[in-house]
Amino acid sequence: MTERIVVVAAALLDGGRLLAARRSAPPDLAGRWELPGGKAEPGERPEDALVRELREELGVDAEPLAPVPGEWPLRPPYVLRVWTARLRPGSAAPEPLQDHDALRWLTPAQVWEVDWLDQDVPAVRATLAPW
Ligand code: DCM
Repeated sequence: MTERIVVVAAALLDGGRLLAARRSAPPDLAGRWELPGGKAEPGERPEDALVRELREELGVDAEPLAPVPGEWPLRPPYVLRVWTARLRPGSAAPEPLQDHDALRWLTPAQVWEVDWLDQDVPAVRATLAPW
């Protein structure tokens, strides 16, 4: 099978800050920081997967804004794609409900203070390029 499965992650932006989430599992990823998201289900549009994953993992009502150009390889068959997103008016603030044990809103000056997953580093860089 050469089918790709998209893992979609959010560059969730609020007041010029970017949300980073620290993984609590699995053990080899725990303690590292990521753009929150997850796997798209078969037939599910990446934007819809993003909204669903952010609701499940963070308890927020998010609005996808635009795809960040690029696609980054994960362990095959997975590939990482990123959408910018924002909280819809009235959304709860994000909380680490599932898969994460800490969250940080990072200003542009703070973006490289966290230990991003290796595979998220180029995605974060691409997100920041126009920022
Ligand atoms: N993943 C990643 N970077 C992200 C989000 C997810 O490398 N920003 C990886 C971790 C998992 C897989 O994608 O191996 C699926 O993520 P999840 O377990 O959150 O569904």
